[in-house]
Amino acid sequence: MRKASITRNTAETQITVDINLDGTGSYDNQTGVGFFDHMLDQLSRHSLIDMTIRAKGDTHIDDHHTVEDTGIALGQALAQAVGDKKGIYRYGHFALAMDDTQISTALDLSARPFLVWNVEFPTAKIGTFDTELVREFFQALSTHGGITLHVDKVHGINSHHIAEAAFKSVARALRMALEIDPRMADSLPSTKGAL
Ligand SMILES: [Mn+2]
Repeated sequence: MRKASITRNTAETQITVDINLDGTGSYDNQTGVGFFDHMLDQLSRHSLIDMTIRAKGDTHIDDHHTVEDTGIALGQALAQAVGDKKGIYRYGHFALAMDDTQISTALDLSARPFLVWNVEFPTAKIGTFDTELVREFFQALSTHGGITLHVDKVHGINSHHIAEAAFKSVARALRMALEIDPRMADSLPSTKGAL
């Protein structure tokens, strides 16, 4: 089974992540940051990755460390769970519409972390949540998950929709990339012999 458990403890955050790539999109995410939990739930539901996340962070300062470090731990879990990548589609893309917003994602489970982030928010906050942290999360996920990740806002005027569409779009693209390609069987989707 393609599962992983990661525990990551620092002076700023204590985080555990349990995932199953071959899940049904069931989730139980509690980070102490309400809006972020809502986004992680979307990521699980739309990727079909089962996800249990617990984070205790220094949210008395702000949500930055908690969001970033959860991205790091989730990226590490993804990289571990996907293993040798035999048989996977590797690439994923999804243009996701949500009311006023469209977010387009293209990604490659390449082991070459690279984030292209063309997503601007019209407001600095969603409730108490800093919108700039959405990018911080995906930067950490890309770096530690070994993902070439391109996320573009095609259009959108509502910050909640923009953030949520980004998480859902990445989730759907991840689902596609992680899926087992029946024509690839036990081979690697690369001519290099390693990925
Ligand atoms: Mn919502």
